[in-house]
Amino acid sequence: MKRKGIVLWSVVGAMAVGLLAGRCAPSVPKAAKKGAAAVSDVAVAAQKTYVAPGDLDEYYLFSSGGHSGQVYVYGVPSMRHLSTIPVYTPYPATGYGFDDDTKAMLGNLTWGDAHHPALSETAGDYDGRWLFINDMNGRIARIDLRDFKTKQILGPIPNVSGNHASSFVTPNTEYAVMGSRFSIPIPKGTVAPIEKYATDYKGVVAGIKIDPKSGEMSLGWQILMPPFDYDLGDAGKKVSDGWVFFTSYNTERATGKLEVTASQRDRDYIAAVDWKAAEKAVAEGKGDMIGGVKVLDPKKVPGIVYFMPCGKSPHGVDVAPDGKWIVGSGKLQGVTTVFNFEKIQTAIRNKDFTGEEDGIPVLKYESIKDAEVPVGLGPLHTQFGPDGYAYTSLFVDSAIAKWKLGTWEVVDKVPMSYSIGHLCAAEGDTVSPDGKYLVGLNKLSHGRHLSVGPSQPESSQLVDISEEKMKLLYDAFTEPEPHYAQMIKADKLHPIEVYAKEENKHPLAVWDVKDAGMTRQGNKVTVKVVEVRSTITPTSIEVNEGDEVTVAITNIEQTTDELHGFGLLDYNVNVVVDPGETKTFTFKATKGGVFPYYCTNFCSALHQEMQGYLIVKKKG
Ligand code: RUQ
Ligand code: CUA
Repeated sequence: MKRKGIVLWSVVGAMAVGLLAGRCAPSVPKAAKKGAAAVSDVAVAAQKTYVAPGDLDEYYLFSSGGHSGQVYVYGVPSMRHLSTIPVYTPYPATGYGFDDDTKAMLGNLTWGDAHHPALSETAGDYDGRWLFINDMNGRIARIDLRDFKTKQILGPIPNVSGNHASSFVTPNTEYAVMGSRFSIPIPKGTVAPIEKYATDYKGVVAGIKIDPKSGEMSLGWQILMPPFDYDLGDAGKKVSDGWVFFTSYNTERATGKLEVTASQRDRDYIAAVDWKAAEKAVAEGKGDMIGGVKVLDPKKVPGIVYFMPCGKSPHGVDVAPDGKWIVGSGKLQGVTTVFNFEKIQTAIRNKDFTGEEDGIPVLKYESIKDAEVPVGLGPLHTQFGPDGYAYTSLFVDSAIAKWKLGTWEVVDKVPMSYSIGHLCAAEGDTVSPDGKYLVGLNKLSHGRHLSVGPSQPESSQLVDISEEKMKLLYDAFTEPEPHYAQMIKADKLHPIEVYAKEENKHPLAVWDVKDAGMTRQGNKVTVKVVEVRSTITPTSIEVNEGDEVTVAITNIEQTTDELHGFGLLDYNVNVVVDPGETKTFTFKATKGGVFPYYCTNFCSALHQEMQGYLIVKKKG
């Protein structure tokens, strides 16, 4: 049903644009069938994406996994899937969510909806330290790029409901932002009838503070907003550093069928937040405690937020590399609007307002815009190249438009198959984009892969943007659901491959098989286990029914790729320990019997010999 609707909508949209622009709608490329010239195009494309055996890719692509709750890592230009980083969802392949620490980090939740990854930045450029990613359900996580592991999940954050407008970071990773897509009466637990939506339901935008040394996240500031749906964000940079921009829709404050009720007005808003002013206000003790957090009310603390009118139902908002321009579009429009940061500041100084919303001044559209660029129908997101070009994804047109900042001229279009959502250019949202490659993250993939039944894969297409004309290079079929991705030059990352023995400070770590064994205090049992090719020591563990058992496993290998596992289905144990790592799991020995355990990761010729027995002696 959903697809039919979208396809129909696309066809109508494409026809409309075809008529408007006086040209045909883009069609699916059939390069291989178009004769000699096209075949040589295919050969060039093949060469450009071919990474010979043993060679390495040039970029890492971190793609969000949507409601899989994970992050997927691909190499560019090969588009090979290199790794899955579990974040909000247990992942048996790496034992994530089974050991005590990751279990505690996940709480009782076993899924999340991860949309927008944000690489940490220094002076507006990716620094390769951390990757942040939001969960739509009010959480945010930090992955350490030293070992590609999730280290912290913060939240659910009070007051922020439906955290879509996240996890965009400020230029020196001072903050990652959050924003509510679903306004609710706050604090959580307050009940107000849906008829009171316009007045009693509240949106919140928030800055999550990030420790510059450790990356540890904590609650920063929150701002009380009208009950709009806050959609996406981007931090200002260079001249606009200190500001962060959020798109919002449903400024009608409507309920019910939003596709109708929230499309009444011609314009919605981009919220411009002066985060340095918000930070200062909170430091000065301003704000009210709501749900355990200091929340700033723009009525009482003026000057922290303004609304910029934008085409209705905008999705992305993107700040150009020099910070001068802010690009945002109504997603049903045929143009994208470029706002000028200087003009925004002048309008604020001159109080060039056309009204207000719950104490937040609305700037005059005509005074702050520089251009409306006729990119095509259904503009969603914009990324940037190193040479003053911008690339905008067009959902309805199913294409990418390339246009020039400053002259606002649309110079090229390439069709996408099919219905592109986000797009990601190499370092394309930093102060110094790389150009070279762009990945279109398409919503539909029909007809371009072997059929695998109704659950279709996602389609990501690699585009060459190194020349004047964009060229489609490669179709990749990725894990669901790639909302947004970021691409970082591979030489910026230096991941470790083993945890050095000296670094392991785990209190239960043991490095010699003779130190392995069991200690008991009442009915609490601690077992120190050593895993090394090709034995799990001890080879049997004997406990009593009713004991609380903590098993600490140290993989004492210091060799790359020598992972060991510990699988025991009867107690739902599945732990994987990397070289040099110690992990614990705790369980109550509720059922008596003899239960084999074994190493799950193929590690050596005698991997099959790596096994043992848990014996739970029955009571009485
Ligand atoms: S996004 S609704 Cu989070 Cu552009 Cu996919
Ligand atoms: Cu250790 Cu298989």
